[in-house]
Amino acid sequence: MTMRSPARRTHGRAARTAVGMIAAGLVASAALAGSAALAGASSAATMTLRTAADARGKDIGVALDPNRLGETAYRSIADTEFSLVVPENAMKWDATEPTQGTFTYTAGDQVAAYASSTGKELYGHTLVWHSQLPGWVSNLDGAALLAAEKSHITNLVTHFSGAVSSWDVVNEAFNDDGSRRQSIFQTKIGDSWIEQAFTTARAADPTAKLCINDYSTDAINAKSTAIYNLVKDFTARGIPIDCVGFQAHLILGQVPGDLQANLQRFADLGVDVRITELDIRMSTPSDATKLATQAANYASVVTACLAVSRCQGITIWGITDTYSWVPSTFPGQGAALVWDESYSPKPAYAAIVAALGGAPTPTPSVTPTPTASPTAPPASGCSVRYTSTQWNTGFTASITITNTAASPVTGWVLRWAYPSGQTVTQAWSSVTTQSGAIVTAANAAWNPTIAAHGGSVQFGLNGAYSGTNAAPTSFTLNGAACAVL
Ligand code: 9MR
Repeated sequence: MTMRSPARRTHGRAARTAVGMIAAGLVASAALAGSAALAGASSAATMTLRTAADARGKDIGVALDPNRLGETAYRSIADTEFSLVVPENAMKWDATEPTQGTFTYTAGDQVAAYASSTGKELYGHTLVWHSQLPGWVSNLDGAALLAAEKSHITNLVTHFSGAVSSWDVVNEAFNDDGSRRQSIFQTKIGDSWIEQAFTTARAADPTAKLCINDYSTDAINAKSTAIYNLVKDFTARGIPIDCVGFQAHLILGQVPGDLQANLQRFADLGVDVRITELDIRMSTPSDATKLATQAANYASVVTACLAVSRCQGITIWGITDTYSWVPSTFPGQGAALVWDESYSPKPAYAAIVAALGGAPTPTPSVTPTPTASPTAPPASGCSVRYTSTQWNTGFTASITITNTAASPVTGWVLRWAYPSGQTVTQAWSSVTTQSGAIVTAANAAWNPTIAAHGGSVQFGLNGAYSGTNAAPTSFTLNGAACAVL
């Protein structure tokens, strides 16, 4: 049976953009959007990842586990925040063809039905991958393996045709040095296994976009260059290939500086590009400083995609840290996603909305997030001037960040603690949230850069206080302490 869905037809980018533009024009609160999503509420006045991404004509995707859709918070966030879903595991070979020639689509169909019923795009993952293969595959010789590869692709692509708009046809085919990974497909079939996969997929659904996907290819390096050369070669020889996925399983503080340039060089070959599996891991436990850096890192990835017109969007590899693949693969690391284990949005949430051009946050967050005081290395490349004027119970503050370092800051998050119980009631020229005493101010979409050697940005806020209104005594910029002027 073929899975037909209206999603691809009715869920055009133009339609989503129109909705996003309306939402973007309203007074919006990124922080409250997270709370609204948690409560299952949805209002035209709230800015979500989806409304912000829609307004920019980009997809915002999530890796979905259909078994979690029964959880209210999981379902509510999936419903509200994302315009695209990719099955995290449900369409992999072991899930769909556990026995040769017997196809089981139950979980994949659940994801497809969810995408269709919620008006989301469905991204297929993944047709041929060395991992999560059922045991029977390893018993095949070269000719039988190629026949099995083609049969698997034909069956899946045909079944989901009309529902899946793009497929990761081939996943993780290269080593870090740019050589071919010595997978069972490579060793038994030889180099042609990749082009055979693409040609077979195109024959099964001529309208689905066909992508190659990999990790550690976010920078310009030997591995990404190998894929670049493959795209060039395929294009020259007429082998179908439409898109390249960059997984972006990143480490805190290590967003490649040439991510945008890398995406652009592929786009210049005439293929679409996409961030497909974004998460940003850190050593656990997290703290306020790490979460602020993570927020800035998420924003940089979004900014890089926005700068490349052929970048279709960004998919985050899950919703809550509770179900992330990271801690079991990298013991001692985690907290890589945008919602914490209580489904509270982390600072990355507001930073992504801001990077997408969401409206500044007029209201402080009421969402619990870690309240540890920022801990940071000694003051180095920044200074902060904080001035305020106050009346009975309210005040207006002006904050100027100066970058005294030799390189520009691209994407900033300033954090501080209010010493006497002040609360932010409104902010401008930043996306500002508050949790307990800790305030997190991220750049707005239009002021992400602070030039080197003395460049500065200024933003402001209104607040409430009672009794005393002492100024904050320390600030961190992207996790590093600043001098206080
Ligand atoms: O997140 C997936 C996890 O639940 C699975 O156990 C794992 C199996 O290998 O695959 C994870 O997803 C991977 C994706 O399919 C391909 N790129 C790397 C992802 C993280 O390992």
